Amino acid sequence: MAAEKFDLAARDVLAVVPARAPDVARLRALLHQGAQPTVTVMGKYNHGKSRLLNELMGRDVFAVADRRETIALAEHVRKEVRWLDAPGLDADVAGEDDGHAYRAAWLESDIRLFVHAAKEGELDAAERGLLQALRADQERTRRRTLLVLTQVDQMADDAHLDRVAQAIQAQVPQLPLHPVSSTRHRQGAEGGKKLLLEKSGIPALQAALRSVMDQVPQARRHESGLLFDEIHEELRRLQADRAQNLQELQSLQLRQRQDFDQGLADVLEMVQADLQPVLEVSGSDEALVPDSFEHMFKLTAGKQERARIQIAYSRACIAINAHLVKHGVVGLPVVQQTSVRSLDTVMVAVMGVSVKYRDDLRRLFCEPEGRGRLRQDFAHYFELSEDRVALQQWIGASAAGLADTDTALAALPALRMREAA
Ligand SMILES: Nc1nc2c(ncn2[C@@H]2O[C@H](COP(=O)(O)OP(=O)(O)OP(=O)(O)O)[C@@H](O)[C@H]2O)c(=O)[nH]1
Ligand SMILES: [Mg+2]
Repeated sequence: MAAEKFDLAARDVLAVVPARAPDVARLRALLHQGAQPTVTVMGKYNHGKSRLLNELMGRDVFAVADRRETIALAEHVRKEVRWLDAPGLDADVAGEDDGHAYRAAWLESDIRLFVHAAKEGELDAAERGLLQALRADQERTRRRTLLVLTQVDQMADDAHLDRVAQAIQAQVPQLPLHPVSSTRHRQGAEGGKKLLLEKSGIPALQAALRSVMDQVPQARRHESGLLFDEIHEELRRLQADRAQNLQELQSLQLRQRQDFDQGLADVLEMVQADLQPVLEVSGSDEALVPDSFEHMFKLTAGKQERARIQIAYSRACIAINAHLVKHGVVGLPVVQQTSVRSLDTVMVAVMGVSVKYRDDLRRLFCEPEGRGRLRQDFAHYFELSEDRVALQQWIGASAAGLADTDTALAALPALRMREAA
């Protein structure tokens, strides 16, 4: 039930900050872990990891062999400690085994025993890199790593061992080195030889382990709080950024529309002033007098008047069209396009193709109703223009992204570890 709730919340959170998947997985492990500290081993294969765990537990639980032996995670809970045996890490065997080791080390463990066999000499680059990552993690999460030098009985003499130990210590000065021999420990335990037992280094390692185990509850609280706070902070930052971005887009949208409306109002005002002399007629309107058949090819007063009106109207159209072009309103939206390309313009869609007379121009440009309709119709096509539609889509996506961060922030508390009693 709790796990289900956690996973639902985690889905909402990770939808926004997918790179936090390892942290969320660790929070999940922390939340559902038992009270016992989890101790795991890390290191190359055959360096004596499984056998070391057996000695520390005092029980032959994990399989030991003189070859690559452990290939999956094995766990054993004994005396309030959860021991996790993991496969060896090896650069040449990428994939599943290393995946198990990764899970043990990064997801499950409170304490890591980094194992290196003395006979191998100094740490190689891969081991050093790993130890560096573990130390950085220790700084951040307070999960501790103990560096264990195993199989020290295989060294020719103490001087030899000291040289290797010193060389390794110089490579990793920040982590104390724990030299141990599982073989000696076993011999000491079986033969009741106290000195051999002491010399095995296992009791000293056990003491060191106990003291870091005591700090596990605090370390877990620290880590859980840290991961939670980091994710929280990141979501808050994203939320603020996205809210600002959305606001900027929306005010851009509003500003563009205001510019368009204001610019069109100015153009229409200018057009009206420009039309005044043409529209003012004293007496009868010659433009309305039709040409008779005999006047068909003569320049009549009617023809002249109609030409004047037509020119004035064209000027008006040119002025309006310039405004439209300036604001990216050119062609019609695809759904409205016809088979006649030349008619697929916003000007034609709004103004029509009919011949205009003085009354038409008065109605269109000089009466509030006509001007209101023009403003409304052109604004309609402005909103359907490519850039405006793209901006609207952008705003939609931005609002959806913001809503996602809101959802993630609302879900986040479910990822918080209950305060240990
Ligand atoms: N001489 C000596 N041999 C040891 C010691 N510890 C382990 N070995 C031997 O080293 C070999 C490997 O030991 P394991 O514990 O299986 O090594 P591992 O690191 O778990 O190996 P993988 O599971 O394959 O990664 C076995 O033959 C062990 O008996 C030790 O302290 N001294
Ligand atoms: Mg093993």
